[in-house]
Amino acid sequence: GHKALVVWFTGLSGSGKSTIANRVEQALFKEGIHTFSLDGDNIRSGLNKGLTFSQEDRRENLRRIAEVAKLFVDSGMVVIASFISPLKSDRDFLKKIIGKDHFVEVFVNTSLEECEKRDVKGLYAKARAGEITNFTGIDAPYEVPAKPDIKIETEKEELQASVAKVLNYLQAKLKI
Ligand code: GGZ
Repeated sequence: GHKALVVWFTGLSGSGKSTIANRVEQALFKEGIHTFSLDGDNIRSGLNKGLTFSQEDRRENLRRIAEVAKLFVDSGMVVIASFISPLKSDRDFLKKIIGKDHFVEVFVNTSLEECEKRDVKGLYAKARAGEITNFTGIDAPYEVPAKPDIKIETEKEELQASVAKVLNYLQAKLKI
């Protein structure tokens, strides 16, 4: 069997975390690896319903996700998690909960400028207009990871290349 672990994608809203995560999951599925994805869509609408984007609530959001991810890891799954996770202290905390040997940090390094240009959901425009506050990159911080396990450059590489970077790293780690 393979090693259970959490592949944690961090980056700005609209950086491409989910897109890359979904492609990685598809590829792992083809290899017969059991995966489970956690992201804003299935967590903030359910388990973490009611949590805001204040620093405290983000921390609680991420803490609960890490605890859930740990349960999945205990059950032998590869967990793919995509959350902004903007603060270094929170990411360190996640790593501690999950266990460093089971935690792979993937930094999706898309610039604020590019994310704002894409503005797929129109959230950056709303944040600029003051209709949304505490928006990461606008009026809330994003601390760039200093030593991620994998760094993805969506403005310089094709999606396929980004996905391959993650898969190559996991191949060694999962022994597939
Ligand atoms: C950041 C926000 C905010 C604010 C709503 N700040 O691009 P999306 O829409 O689909 O992904 C973003 C998502 C971020 O939730 P996370 O749970 O990943 O954040 S954190 O790790 O910081 O807890 C965005 C949407 O929620 N969204 N308001 N103010 N993103």
